[in-house]
Amino acid sequence: MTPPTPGLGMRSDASGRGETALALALGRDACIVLPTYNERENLPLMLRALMEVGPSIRVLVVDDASPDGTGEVADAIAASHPSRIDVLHRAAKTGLGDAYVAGFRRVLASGAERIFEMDADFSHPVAAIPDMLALAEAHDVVVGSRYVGGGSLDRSWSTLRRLLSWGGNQYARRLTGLRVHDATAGFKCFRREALERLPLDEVRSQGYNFQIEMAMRCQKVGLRVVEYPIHFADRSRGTSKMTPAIAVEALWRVWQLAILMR
Ligand SMILES: Nc1nc2c(ncn2[C@@H]2O[C@H](COP(=O)(O)OP(=O)(O)OP(=O)(O)O)[C@@H](O)[C@H]2O)c(=O)[nH]1
Ligand SMILES: [Mg+2]
Repeated sequence: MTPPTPGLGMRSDASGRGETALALALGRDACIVLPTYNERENLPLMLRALMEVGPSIRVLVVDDASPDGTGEVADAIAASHPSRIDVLHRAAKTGLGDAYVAGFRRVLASGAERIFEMDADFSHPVAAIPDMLALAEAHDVVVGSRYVGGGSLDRSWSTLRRLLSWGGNQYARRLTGLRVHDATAGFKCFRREALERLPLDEVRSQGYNFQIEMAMRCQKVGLRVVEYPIHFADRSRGTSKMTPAIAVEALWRVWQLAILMR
């Protein structure tokens, strides 16, 4: 697992080769899988920000029949960007893992060369996408990481919350043997060929453990993973779907994962 130098973005290469590499990376057909559940306030802003990253960026919103009408908001915006925004409506909220797997399948079928997973609540910095795409030229998977040098958490987080997040991450890493420093990172860029090597029909985890399971599967098949430092911001609109009960369930389910994937 190689953490890159913070701010490694190829833009900094004075020779000009970096600019060319970045342009090449940004020209890739890249699709961001954006799961939503009750993100009515965030979604329009998020889609606008993503459209501005570059003309080759596409988005697939995966909505699980959000009661607040996020799915209809997504449809209305998609109608004005027919070639760049698509919406996958799932009949029920069966979990974040199921939503992602359904989204990955749709995006792979659409021919995307790079596939991102990302939250719709602005916790993951949109500005990191070009650098992550550039890193994906030489790596199979780029993880937007809070726990490598240069990575950070929202300033408002209490010491206890930081400790729980860091401790939970260490616990998961120790138990599973994961080398990636941010085991529960939900911001990732996969090369198409890398995602195709993962047995998506075997993925069963939801919530935090979906991220851990994906990271384990990447390591198991020997993908080249690199971590890119990000600042993780708290959501300022809408509400979190994670509850203390989900976090506690995640703790013991990591054991299951560790045993199953041995
Ligand atoms: N389609 C779908 N999306 C979901 C589901 N659960 C969460 N999401 C979305 O997944 C992303 C992450 O969920 P959050 O509620 O922000 O969870 P989190 O980021 O782990 O928790 P916070 O740090 O508290 O925000 C958001 O875009 C949610 O709308 C689900 O069951 N189905
Ligand atoms: Mg969030």
